[in-house]
Amino acid sequence: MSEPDCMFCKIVAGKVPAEIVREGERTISIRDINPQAPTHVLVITREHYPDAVSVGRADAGLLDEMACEAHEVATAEGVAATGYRLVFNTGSGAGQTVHHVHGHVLGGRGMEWPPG
Ligand code: DGP
Repeated sequence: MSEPDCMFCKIVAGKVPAEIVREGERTISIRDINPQAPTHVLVITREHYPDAVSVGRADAGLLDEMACEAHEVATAEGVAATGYRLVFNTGSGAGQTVHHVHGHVLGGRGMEWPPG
């Protein structure tokens, strides 16, 4: 299922351009338009789910696939060995601005904790 007004559904459908770094059967990974680290890639489901909780409840295997894809991306980007951050902002209060589930793969610089 896709949502007509969802930016990431439009990217998945090829209606809005994006730099695709990896394509899977059920996910695509694109470079973030506003990168926060030298590597900043978004792992997106092809189907529309609003957030990580909804995809996990509907299809836990797909959430697992997203994590595996994130690691493949990190490996291909050369940041897996040193470590990377996989972030699912969940809800507006946590900074989620696009309500189509996506995992941020961030790497290539030092990371602080707690995050801002
Ligand atoms: P979040 O705040 O967790 O919902 O992250 C949304 C991310 O999506 C944010 O880092 C910017 C990125 N983004 C928003 N619109 C686009 C777009 O049209 N293309 C790409 N490549 N990234 C986008």
